Amino acid sequence: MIRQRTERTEWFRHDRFGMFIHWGIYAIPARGEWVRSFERMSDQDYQTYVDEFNPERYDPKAWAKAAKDAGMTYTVLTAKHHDGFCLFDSKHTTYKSTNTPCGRDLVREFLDAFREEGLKVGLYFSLIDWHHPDFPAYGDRIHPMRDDESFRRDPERFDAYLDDMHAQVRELLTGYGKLDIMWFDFSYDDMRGEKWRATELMTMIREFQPQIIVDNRLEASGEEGGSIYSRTPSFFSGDFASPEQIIPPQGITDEDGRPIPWEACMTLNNNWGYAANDHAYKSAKTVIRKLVECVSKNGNLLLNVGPDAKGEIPRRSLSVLTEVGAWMRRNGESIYGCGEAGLDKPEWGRYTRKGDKLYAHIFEESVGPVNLSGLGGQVKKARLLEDGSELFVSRPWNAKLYPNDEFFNFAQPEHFTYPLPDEL
Ligand code: FUL
Repeated sequence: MIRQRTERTEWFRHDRFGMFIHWGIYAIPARGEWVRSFERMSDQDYQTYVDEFNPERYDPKAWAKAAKDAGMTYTVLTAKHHDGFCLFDSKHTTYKSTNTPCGRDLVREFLDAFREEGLKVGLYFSLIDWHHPDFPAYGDRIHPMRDDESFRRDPERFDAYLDDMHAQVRELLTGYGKLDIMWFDFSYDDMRGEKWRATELMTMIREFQPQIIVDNRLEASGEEGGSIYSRTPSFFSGDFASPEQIIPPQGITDEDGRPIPWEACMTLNNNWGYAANDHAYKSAKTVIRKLVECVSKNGNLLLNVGPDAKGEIPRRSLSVLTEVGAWMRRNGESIYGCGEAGLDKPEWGRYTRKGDKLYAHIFEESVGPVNLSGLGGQVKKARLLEDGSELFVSRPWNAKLYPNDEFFNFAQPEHFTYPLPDEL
């Protein structure tokens, strides 16, 4: 089980940086993907948006290019979010993009475009469905629109929902070519694991697409995404943990202390789905530091964009991605294929490491030598990753890294190499 997971996740643990895409009907009200629930909209209220859905500027090739230019190597699109609306031509519902003025199978076009750019492709699929008549009204937070006690407790109706939900997953697994990630969302309260018929679902997934990797939310919620393994690893059937909007303090391990693949998912502003008035964007520098932070703890970053109702990634998001991409082109070797360095967290930034190369990402903007505690005598040479220029390392015991001139820009991560002790 662990060996198979290690094999399946090899590319994922190497690639480190992906694009999350939250897109659907909710891009029209443009107040985030929870708008229907938060604003207590009836199915009928929401239908107004469904009836007009026509993203005429949808060009997934442009999305794929933006992801690739940002240095991202994989992607995950919301094939269906909690509102139940499918961006693909499901035979198990009429609530889908092909039944709107749009008339297109958006998932198929998305997969074709991203594969063409050489990116790995994944689909987000919501376990929760606010539209399906047999999805139970389960607590205010998840489905505030229905509070009918008899409906809530009817197991047969819920089984009918699960039949449809499984059938839709099957459609995605059998009709859209090879997929790399299945991203389920989410469990809550006691609605987890076998309540979704998780074993049956996972068996089907492994049968049709043995290589696909699956997140942990058939068993965990977003808030718990990072910790499920350390609590209850025995029933965990997925491949990676999915902390949401947080980076775990020390990476994630199982009960026996073995590292678990994980991926922090994060928004660029404050919303996943397009929100016209949300201008609280992270800077490129913040994004880069989050990415470095994830890699320094053996994790990935899945950074979100929320395209608008016309189908375009917001311009502010694109400009951050472009800047991140410029950094990745020069410094990507300190991210791809890298992981934890096995050294104490330095006070000036973070280390990442690949084999005998150690990358020192210097976050502090002060000018002066940087302390490489514990590395005395081991550093063979040091180079600035940005331009390959030499950096000076004092020897032997208390190694310090010196800039080679007074204009040295400490805001740019540097790297230096050293032979590992067992190679000495
Ligand atoms: C959460 C969902 O409820 C959000 O809408 C979003 O999709 C996030 C990634 O997962 O749990």
